[in-house]
Formats: sequence, C-alpha cells, structure tokens
Amino acid sequence: MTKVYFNHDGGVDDLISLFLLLQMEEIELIGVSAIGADCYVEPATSASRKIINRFSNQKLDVASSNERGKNPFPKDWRMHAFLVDAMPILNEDMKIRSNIAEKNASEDIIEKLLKAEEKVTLLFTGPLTDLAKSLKDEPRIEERIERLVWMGGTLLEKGNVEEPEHDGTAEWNAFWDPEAVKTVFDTNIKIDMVALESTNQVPLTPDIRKRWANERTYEGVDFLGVCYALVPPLTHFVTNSTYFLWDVLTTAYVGKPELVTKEEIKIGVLTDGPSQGRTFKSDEGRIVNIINDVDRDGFFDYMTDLAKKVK
Ligand code: AGV
Ligand code: CA
Repeated sequence: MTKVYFNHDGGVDDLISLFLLLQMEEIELIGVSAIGADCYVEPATSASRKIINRFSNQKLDVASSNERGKNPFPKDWRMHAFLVDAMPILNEDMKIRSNIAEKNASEDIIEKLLKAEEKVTLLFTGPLTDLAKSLKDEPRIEERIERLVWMGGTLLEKGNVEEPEHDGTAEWNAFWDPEAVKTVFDTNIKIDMVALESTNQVPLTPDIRKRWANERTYEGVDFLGVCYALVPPLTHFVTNSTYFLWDVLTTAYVGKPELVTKEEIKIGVLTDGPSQGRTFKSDEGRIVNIINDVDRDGFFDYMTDLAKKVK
C-alpha cells in the first residue's frame, strides 16, 4: 500500500481530489492539510473534514496552514470552498470521527513523516509553501519522503497566470509562492510534476458534465456533478476562468500511473520579476519528471468509476 500525505488549497478540484483519494484501495492516506491559497483556509479545512467523515470510515484530522504567499489568488476563485462546505450532502447529521488538528499544516507534515514506518509519497495540489516551511524547520523529513507528486509549473510558453505586472509564463501554484518552489527544487527529493502540458488536455467540458448528470443516481457521481456546477466549463474558447481537472489528474496519476507519460528534464524556477513563478528548462537545473501527456478517456473513466463506489 502506498502511504500518501495530501496537502491542498481548497479549490473544487482539490476537494474532489480528497474525495477520490478516499476511494482508492491501493492508497493509505496518512495525513491531510489545507492552505489558504486558491481558497479561504477555514472553509477549505472544514469541507475537508466533512468529506472525510462523509465518504470514509477513517479517523484523519485535518491540519490548517497559516502560511501566506507572495501573489494572492483572485477572490472569486477563493470563494469556492465556502460553497462546497455548505453543500447539504456534507451537512447531514453524521458520525464524526475526524476533526480539525491542533497542529498547523507544516507541523503536521513533520509529525506524520517522522512517525511513518515507511517512506511517504507527498501529494501537493497547491503551492509548495507548507513543504518548504517544514523542510526548513525539520530537515530530517527529506529522507522520509518517497517522492513528491506536485500539480504545478509548465515549460510551455504560455502559463495560466493573467495578472498585472506578469508576463503570463507561469502556472498559478508556482506563481503564488515562487520561493517555496526554489526551496523544494534545491533538495534531493524526487519530483513528479503534473504540469500544464498534461492538465491542458483535461478541461471541464459540457459532455463530461452530461455524463455525470446521467449517472447521478450514484451519490458519488452526483457529488462530482454538483461540485463541478460551481465552475465554468470550456465551451467555445479558453478564458482565464475556464476550469480544468488539474488536481484530479494529479491525484489520478498517484492511483493509476499508467494513465500518463512523463519525461525527465532538468529545470529551474524564476523567483523575481515579471516572469516570477516560471519554470524553465536549464542544464544547471535539477531533474524533474514532467508529466506531459494523458489518456484523456481513460482518465475520465477512472475518476468516474472511483466516484461510483459511493452508491
Ligand atoms: O493552476 C492550477 C491550480 C490547480 O491546483 N489552481 C486551480 C487548481 O486547483 C489555480 C487556478 C488556475 N486557474 C484557475 C485556478 C481558475 N480558472 N479557477 C480556479 N483556480
Ligand atoms: Ca489546487
């Protein structure tokens, strides 16, 4: 069984990722924490706790981060966590096993990694801020990490940041805290980077929404449909707010690696100026596996089948 620690930033696809991880039989989830990047941290932590209580029998307390990034996310996107937290399916009377942890996210990461009897896979679907903080506070955790699977970065010319004073070459999770990316790149941790190269191939589209609608008698598929009703799909052309299944692809890769292809490339990251957060190819860089292609239909089948486990 692969032991996984999950740190996320409360977007719709982050919270769906948590739901799907709980359905994967080959994965043992040993920790969950949330950071207030592409969300407000209080509803993100709360919704995470409710998802664990509603969709698993595990006791797993959720840690909350008090870290802050350099480049804030748009407020409209950050509001999504409040909407998920308020959904009736997460608010029925239910048996409460899991609570909010007393430790903050970086302390929780340190505690869980030092306590685990085997090496742990880290799954990060937001900025790397909490990992950078825990590595600084307790360098011994580095050797407890099997590898880091991160949704972030791109080597494409065009990233997904459209903000004043930026040239558009960065991906948002890297842009929110470029220094944290550099701190993590400067370690010897093995990194699998699920970059925009692959996530651009899995936009939310009207046909996938229709499929979830037709299968909504499964409670888990209805949950997917309701959550993805909160965000805009790709219709005629990509806009700044078009939603992709960025984090869900990253999470699916942990459960079913054969869905994607990857390439080892040496890369670096820019921490200042108009391209800050940009990850780029460089002979002086560090080796990263860039996940650059995906079996799109296989991916949507896999995630929908996982959701169907919740009848
Ligand atoms: O850059 C992708 C990351 C993923 O971790 N997030 C969303 C995913 O959770 C930021 C982001 C980029 N574009 C967005 C984002 C959009 N249109 N709406 C919300 N978040
Ligand atoms: Ca995210």
